[in-house]
Amino acid sequence: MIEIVGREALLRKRKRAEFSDEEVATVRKIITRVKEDGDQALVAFTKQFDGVKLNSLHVEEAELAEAAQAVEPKLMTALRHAAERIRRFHEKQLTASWIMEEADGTILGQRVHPLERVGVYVPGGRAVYPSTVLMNVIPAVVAGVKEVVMVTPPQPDGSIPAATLAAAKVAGVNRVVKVGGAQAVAALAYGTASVPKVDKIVGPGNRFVALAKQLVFGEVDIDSVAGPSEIVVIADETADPVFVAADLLSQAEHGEDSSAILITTSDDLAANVQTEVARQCKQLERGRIAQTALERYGAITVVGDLQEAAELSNQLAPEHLELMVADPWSLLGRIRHAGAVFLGPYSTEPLGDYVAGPNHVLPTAGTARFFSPLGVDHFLKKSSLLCYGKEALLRDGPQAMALAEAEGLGAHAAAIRVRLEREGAKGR
Ligand code: HSO
Ligand code: ZN
Repeated sequence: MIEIVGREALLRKRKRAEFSDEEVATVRKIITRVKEDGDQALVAFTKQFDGVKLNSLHVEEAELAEAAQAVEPKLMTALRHAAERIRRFHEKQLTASWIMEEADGTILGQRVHPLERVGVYVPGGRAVYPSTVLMNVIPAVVAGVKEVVMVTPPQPDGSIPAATLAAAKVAGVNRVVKVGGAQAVAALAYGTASVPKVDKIVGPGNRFVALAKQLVFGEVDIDSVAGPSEIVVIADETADPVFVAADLLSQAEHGEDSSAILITTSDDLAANVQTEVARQCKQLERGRIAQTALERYGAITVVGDLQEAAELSNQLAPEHLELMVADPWSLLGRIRHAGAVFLGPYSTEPLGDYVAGPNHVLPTAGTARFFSPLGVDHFLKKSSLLCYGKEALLRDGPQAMALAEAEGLGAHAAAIRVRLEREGAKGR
């Protein structure tokens, strides 16, 4: 079910569907309705799309507390353990404001501020991942965001899954609103009576959610739109085929559009992983999904050496990259484009999905060439600081005037001239 293919065939396995004009028109209409009718539109769309007639869009504080009681203690412990490690990792990402003073007393600097209010989209239905709640919310909390608003579609009975609410509580969400889809994104972007307008929207969602986020960009900031999960494993003859197969399957089970690729220097390993994937896949509850994903977007390819493997991987710029080779640290030097790199036989990808601490919201579809993992930075913004004294004005003013004159901007030049003249007059 996972084919052994050449390099060219492997590169052809990459595709991504674009949004159609119809989809864009539909989502635009939803956004406009929410902008005009506010909560009333949210209630109507929730009835239409989620089949629920809601009296209140809010999840009350008591419902949040109850959820923590309702989930299994084992899950609560795991959520808290994961949250603690995610928090510790992200605290290392905090950047401080700084100022510098030049010899003449000029003060320049950069002030760092958290965004004030952030919206986190949490999908409903089959893809309810409490871990994703932690990964999206904790960096915002660490950054110092004052209010984190979570939106998520209600289930047919009007409730939100207890595990989602428990994760929200552990992560530090301030309010939860029962609304999903493009309408939820529109509400966060423009604000309604129940949903406060936010400064940034993050979190994964279906095509409509992703499209809505792109359409409201500019009104608010958004995170980079996450595509289907991907894994590339680079392995040599020392790798254990059981481990390699298990890790490929771990990402393939996410969805039928997930991608899992093995690049290896060993023909034997390629053959063994192929057999092992087929064997393990049969035992998986989500084996069907994994099988389809592997048939569509999975591949094994054999290369001449590890340098070639690294080059091919850089070309793919995968979301997750595992290095299962004798000396992963020396191979790391050749890796330039990957969302997250996992070194050695024990660093299996799911550890990164849940508990290691680094974020599992990572660039997909080759965007690791220019995007970074979700982090504290995404919830901070900067402003510059400038404070000139007289002496520095006398030095820099004429230079600035020369540039202003070259640009034909007389008022710019004049703003400096009036000050220089005042100083000249005093000097006389
Ligand atoms: N591997 C996914 C994240 C995730 N896995 C959530 C399990 N739950 C990101 O690509
Ligand atoms: Zn995963």
